[in-house]
Amino acid sequence: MTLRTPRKRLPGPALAILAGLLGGLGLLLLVHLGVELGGPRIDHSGRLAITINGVPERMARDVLLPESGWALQVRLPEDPLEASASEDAAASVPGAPPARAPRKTGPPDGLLVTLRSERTGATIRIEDRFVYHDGVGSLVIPKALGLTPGLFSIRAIYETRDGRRFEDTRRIRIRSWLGGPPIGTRQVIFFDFGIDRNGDGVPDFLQDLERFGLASNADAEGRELARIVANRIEARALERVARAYDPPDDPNQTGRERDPVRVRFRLDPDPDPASLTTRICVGGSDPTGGTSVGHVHFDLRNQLKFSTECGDDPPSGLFPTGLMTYRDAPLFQETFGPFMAERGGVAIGEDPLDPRLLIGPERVGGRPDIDAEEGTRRKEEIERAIALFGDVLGSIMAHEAGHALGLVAEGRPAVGLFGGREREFRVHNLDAFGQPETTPWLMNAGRTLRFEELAGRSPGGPLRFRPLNYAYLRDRIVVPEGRP
Ligand SMILES: [Ca+2]
Ligand SMILES: [Ca+2]
Ligand SMILES: [Zn+2]
Repeated sequence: MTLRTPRKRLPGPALAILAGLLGGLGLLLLVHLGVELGGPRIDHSGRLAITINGVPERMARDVLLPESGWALQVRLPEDPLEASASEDAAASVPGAPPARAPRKTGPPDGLLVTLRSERTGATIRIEDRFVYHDGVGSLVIPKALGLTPGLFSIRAIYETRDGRRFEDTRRIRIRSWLGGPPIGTRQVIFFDFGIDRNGDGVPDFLQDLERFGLASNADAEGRELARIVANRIEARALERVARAYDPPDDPNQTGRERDPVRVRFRLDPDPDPASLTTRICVGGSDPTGGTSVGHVHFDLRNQLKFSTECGDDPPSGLFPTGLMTYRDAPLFQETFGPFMAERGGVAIGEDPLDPRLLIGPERVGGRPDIDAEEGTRRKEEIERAIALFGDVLGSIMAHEAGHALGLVAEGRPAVGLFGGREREFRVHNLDAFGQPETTPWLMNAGRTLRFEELAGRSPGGPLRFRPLNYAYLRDRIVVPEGRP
């Protein structure tokens, strides 16, 4: 979160000199000075800060907000949960479990948030329930508030128990959607792992797995094991995608269990005929012979509710073989080395231990001669490779689905979402200064993301959407047609 810079104040002596120079006006200034010295001192240092949609102020400055569904946060100079928790603890029975954050609570004593229409001067006092999380109160502005398009100012004042006052103000612009919000509720992304671009009757994805030593399609048993490995990787990848789009990764921490805006991700076609399905094929290598791991058409404002990303010319879809680009990464080598022939490994399905490890001893028959230690090690290596491949692929699926939904609209708000226009930065995250992001976010240019980051094994954990992108995915930001 970007903190506000302190508002500049003239120091006392300068004011006094100015007062002397201005003569008659001096009285007015001295009165002002008197208020400054004697009245309640209001802290504008940024310790109380308003944030919209969790977006840093520099990025949020020109965004347009819809009439409903944007998130307002107020960071308080003290954590109201801690303050009230210690009071609760004092008042409660000794030994009772402490209250756990986040929890719902109304505005704490002393917080006053008002919204003022610049056009009509009408002021609304916001008294809805904030949800607190790490000292930040969040609230999704309800549609019932009845905000109409126009300019508003938000003012938050907080007075602590010992009488200190903090204040922050922000201006926001409300716009209506033209043609409805881009994401809404019926959008489905169907990841089709059945594609067979080379027409040999075997899903290309199973053949991709062979490249990494994760499958052997040599015989019927090998293909059965390959199917098991593929199913597990697909499930893991889908979980990873859902996580990136789901509330636990919402930087706004609104505390909502269900959000009305929801994209559903599936591994099979959605039987609901009312669904709007974008089909993205996963499997095979870049048809142009390049090293791309995926190409899904950028769909500004998600105007295409139905589309198919499975073509050869122009190439579209996900090409897992492209992950070979990372073959020199230590994590890649550690994980897939035990299975890749070129590294002295044995592919899954070629080690006599594998059927028992993947299908289970019940079906394959007990093999008391199997060395327990060797079996355990192989099992761990297989589990690790499935998890890692699933997570890396899932990150790429989440990224490409982001393109299909309109991320990252080119240009700065209000027209775009700080998406770049050139080279690999086209429709990928740039910061408010037009520079590549230093934080590894999900919609950064793929080339700038390291293998460890795609795998979620770097210190930052699994890649996330940056707050501005996430707000867009929740229909909490308006990207207008053309210039606003
Ligand atoms: Ca094939
Ligand atoms: Ca779309
Ligand atoms: Zn991309």
